Amino acid sequence: MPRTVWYPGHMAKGTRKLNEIVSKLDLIVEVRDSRAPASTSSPLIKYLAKIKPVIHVLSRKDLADTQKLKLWLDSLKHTFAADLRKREGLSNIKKAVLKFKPSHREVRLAVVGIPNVGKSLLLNSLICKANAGVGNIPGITKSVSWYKNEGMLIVDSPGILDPHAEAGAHLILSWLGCAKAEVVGGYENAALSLIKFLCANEMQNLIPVEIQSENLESGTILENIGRKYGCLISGGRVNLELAGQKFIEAFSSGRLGAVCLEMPGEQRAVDFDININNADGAADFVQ
Ligand SMILES: Nc1nc2c(ncn2[C@@H]2O[C@H](COP(=O)(O)OP(=O)(O)OP(=O)(O)O)[C@@H](O)[C@H]2O)c(=O)[nH]1
Ligand SMILES: [Mg+2]
Repeated sequence: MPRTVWYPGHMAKGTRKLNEIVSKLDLIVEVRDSRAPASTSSPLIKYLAKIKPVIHVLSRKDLADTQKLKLWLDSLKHTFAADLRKREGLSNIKKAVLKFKPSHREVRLAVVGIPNVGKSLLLNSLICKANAGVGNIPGITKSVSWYKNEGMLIVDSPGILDPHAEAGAHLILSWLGCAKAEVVGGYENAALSLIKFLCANEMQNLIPVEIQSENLESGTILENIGRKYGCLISGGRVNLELAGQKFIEAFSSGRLGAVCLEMPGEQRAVDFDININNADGAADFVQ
């Protein structure tokens, strides 16, 4: 599979800036998505963990399968699950962070992670201010900035992806809203691969149309989803890109149900071999 990943300039700059300030920090807080704690880990974390203590926050626990998430929490150290929108799980995170506070000054930390996992929302919640920009599109935060309050000096950083990752690894991120769909060739491609994954992993209940036969093609399932969501064009045909977009948006926002896409220690159970060569936005991509 070709290597074609979304890696705009602000990610390279963010990585460089983090590297410059890391020696000044007391700890790193890494945010991942509870629905895929392995695939949403930061590409920087192995390096950062060698030089600083790390606390992991699994955001969006409200959208995750509770039993599977518990298995993850049992298998990971220094890890907290949180619903950052409702501030659930926050007091334990705050306590864990403040353990690193030296007596003579505030504790210094950086919040890191891939795009759109909730880094800025976590920062705002920790310092009880809404200073850092939050939004549900990957790439909201574009620079490394410091924020101070509540005995903490916190660095917000842009979401950073691995420029050397296989593009297939970004499919799972596109399903969760952590990578733009154009990275994987558009919403139709993202949706088709998600349908295949859900069918192969006995999660058909998250597909919003009935699947009458096991052998039903993912393309036909997407067409049926498009009809259900009213994505029709002339001649009664379905706009598959729009159908894919609506399906991915419903899935990633949790409207189709709670989910955990991977288990601790598990190999991926899906064949990611789809055509992603038509990714747009060439200036933002490295190959
Ligand atoms: N339901 C739910 N939504 C969350 C949670 N945490 C974050 N979000 C939402 O996820 C979206 C992204 O949040 P941000 O804080 O902007 O994420 P970020 O990691 O800073 O994103 P970038 O700066 O683009 O890398 C926002 O719409 C948040 O409201 C959570 O625990 N539960
Ligand atoms: Mg942000």
